[in-house]
Amino acid sequence: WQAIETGTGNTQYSGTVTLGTSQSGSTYTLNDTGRGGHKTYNLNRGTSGTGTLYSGSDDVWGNGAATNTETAAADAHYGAALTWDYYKNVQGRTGIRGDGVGAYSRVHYGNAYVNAFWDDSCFCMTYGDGTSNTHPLTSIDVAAHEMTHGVTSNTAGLNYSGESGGLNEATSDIFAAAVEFYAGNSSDLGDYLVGEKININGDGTPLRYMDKPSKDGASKDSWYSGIGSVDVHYSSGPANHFFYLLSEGSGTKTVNGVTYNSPTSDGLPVTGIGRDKAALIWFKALTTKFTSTTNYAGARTGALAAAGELYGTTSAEYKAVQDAFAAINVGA
Ligand code: ASN
Ligand code: ZN
Repeated sequence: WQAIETGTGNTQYSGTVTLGTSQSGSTYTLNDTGRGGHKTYNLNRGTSGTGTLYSGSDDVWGNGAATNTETAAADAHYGAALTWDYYKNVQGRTGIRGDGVGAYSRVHYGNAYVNAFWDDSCFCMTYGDGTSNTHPLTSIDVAAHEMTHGVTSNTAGLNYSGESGGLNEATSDIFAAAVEFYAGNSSDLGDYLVGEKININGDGTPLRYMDKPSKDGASKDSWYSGIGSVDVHYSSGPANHFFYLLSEGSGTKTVNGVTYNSPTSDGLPVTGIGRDKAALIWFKALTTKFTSTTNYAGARTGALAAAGELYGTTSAEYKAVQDAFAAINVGA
């Protein structure tokens, strides 16, 4: 098998993209040997095992429609490649474990299954085809979210319940946004929304909003005593909100055509430092400060320590971390 970087993916959500594939004679496979050998398999509506490695007689994958079984594979393979590239090129981490070894993706899990998930035991991510099997959960942000669960598991190991569970979920949303911005894909420009491409609510609205998490009707905008007893996909809200505020600042702002309006719980303004610095701070905190039991107060301490190491404790970046935590009701 020979690695080639010139496969063509006709994706459902990201237009026509280049895929890392492998070739042996006249057979091509979705085996990205340039990215640790990350592979994409077809579960063909099954719910166990690895299914079948995508292979074919040409290096063109999918046709942009969900009815073509290669289309979800093209999206998933692309999302995994972008996430790999983001962690390697921006955060200096090669592979989920930092050891250069790829994971794998499984698409077409179950029948009309409306979810996607990371599983530590297979070191793999899995995608359902969505309602009526028409909207596979394979957009860039969902792929990056799931793959980031692998990174979190292999670094801080944030327990998936209570406040640490909310921080675990938020970490996946934060790097989902970071990867989407990094991709710069003209069909799926970066935003602070999660799942805006997959029509999970049936009305085109996203799954989550980072500027004001409560817009989804369930997520929390700010920390409060007792937030640890809500579902981790809602207790993530304050940390998502923190990341938005740290990146872009409070108030109204339009980015890539999407207008956000981010409130602060203390009524004081936050001046953003840009998403690139915000993501560096969160990654350093995740990988060197957070532990399995880190709560919101600990996240503040850890993020401030990371910001201090990166930019100094008298920096604007350090103050912005303080202000953004105060804005989600996490104080000294
Ligand atoms: N898609 C969900 C997630 O990654 C699956 C779950 O509830 N763990 O959070
Ligand atoms: Zn998640």
